[in-house]
Amino acid sequence: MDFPKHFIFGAATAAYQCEGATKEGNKGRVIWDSYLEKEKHYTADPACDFYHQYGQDIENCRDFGLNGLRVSIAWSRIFPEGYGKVEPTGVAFYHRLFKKMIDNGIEPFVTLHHFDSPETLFKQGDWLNKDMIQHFVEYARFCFTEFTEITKWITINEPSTLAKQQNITGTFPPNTKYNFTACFQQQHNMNVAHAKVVKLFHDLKISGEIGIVHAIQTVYPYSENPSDKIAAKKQDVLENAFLLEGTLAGEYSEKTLSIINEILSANGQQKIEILDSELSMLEEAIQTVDFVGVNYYYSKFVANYDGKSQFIHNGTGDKGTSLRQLQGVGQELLPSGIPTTEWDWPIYPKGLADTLRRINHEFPNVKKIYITENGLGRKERPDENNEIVDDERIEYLSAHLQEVERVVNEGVNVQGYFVWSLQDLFSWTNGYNKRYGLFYVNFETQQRIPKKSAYWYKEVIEKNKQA
Ligand code: BGP
Repeated sequence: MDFPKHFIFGAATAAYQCEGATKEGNKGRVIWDSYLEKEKHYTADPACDFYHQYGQDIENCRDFGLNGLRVSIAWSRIFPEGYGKVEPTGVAFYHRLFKKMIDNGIEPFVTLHHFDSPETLFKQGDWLNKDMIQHFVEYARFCFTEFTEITKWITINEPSTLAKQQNITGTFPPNTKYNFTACFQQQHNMNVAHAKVVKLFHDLKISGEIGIVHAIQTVYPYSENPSDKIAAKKQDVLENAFLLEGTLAGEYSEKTLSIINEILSANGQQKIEILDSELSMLEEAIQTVDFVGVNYYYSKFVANYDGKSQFIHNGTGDKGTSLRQLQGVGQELLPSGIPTTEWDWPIYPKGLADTLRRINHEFPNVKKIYITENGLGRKERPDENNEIVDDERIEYLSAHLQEVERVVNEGVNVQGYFVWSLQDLFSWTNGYNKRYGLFYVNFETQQRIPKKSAYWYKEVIEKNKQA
């Protein structure tokens, strides 16, 4: 595989999924703490204890040739209440972490919000309360002026996943189901929050680049049947188009807005509020946004569906246990011949290339793209030789990287690729049996073991350095 000269070969993490130490350093509580304590058999403590073990994880990055790492700042380590008083322990921790990365030649890509809103703000309505936007701007302002060692900033991770799982599938707290109005309103509010932070970044003349990370599950019609094509279009608006247009085109198309209203009316739900002043913000931000990050795991094949919403989440890795049918949108089905993961995610590398081509074609304002997450979740444990032979993951990553290479050769400006995840960590709705890491983590002892995929990645990186 042949990539541009300064291509970033990285890996990704997120604060709440790797740091552990949720009660250390005067960290404020987040939306997940009470939810996991009450509803689940697992918590985010100690996860892979990155808060204390980051040194060895970064040395692992260095030793295996990685030159970039996505991390996020836990908002509530900086502002335990979401706003107001700053907690110096949290500030000092991130300075130490970033220094370690930079000293070891690992470029930090830093996300400001990765699913972990402070509990105080969550209780006030989270992203559905427009006051959240200003709190987010103030938190960003603090980070931009404090962490001057950082040059790659990401405003928000996957607004699509967050809005959908909080409001439609009910799999993220507050576990609301089938509230399409809330889902679209939240998407819009997050688009505005992103836009305001991009403007702030440029007003403050911060040196470096800023972008957003979108989860894009490429949507295809299940068949050539016109009703399946309509369903696929609706699913795409629900998951992708509204967010892409808001953050990459700076305006919503008539077509997308009318599909949103169709979905809302099919569910008997009220329209969302979009102010003219907010639309101007969106338009202004796309003039200066520097990149878009794409998280890609799988594609969706969507057919017409006339019934009531029914969503069953496979959070255990028991193949074939999920059901995804949304009233007024469509149902996800699997065409024959497409393999799936144990969590029922269709493995379809071509979907990544199609998404990259779409961004390139539909959103000419986009200056560059990073693949900010791509990876395969598996149930794993070391074999009798204390090795993790994850050939399936190597096959998955290699097939996706080949698609990236293909579109790079077609002229799409992709500048980096980040494997999700660097080390095994906590999975929001699946706990600890869904492992993604290049490095295996024994969660009892915190020992790290490089998996076969880590050695494979090292070789890919070395070959490209020589090229
Ligand atoms: C993305 C998130 C990550 C991570 C990943 C894998 O949506 O940005 O935080 O969790 O998906 O998802 P999961 O852990 O649900 O398998």
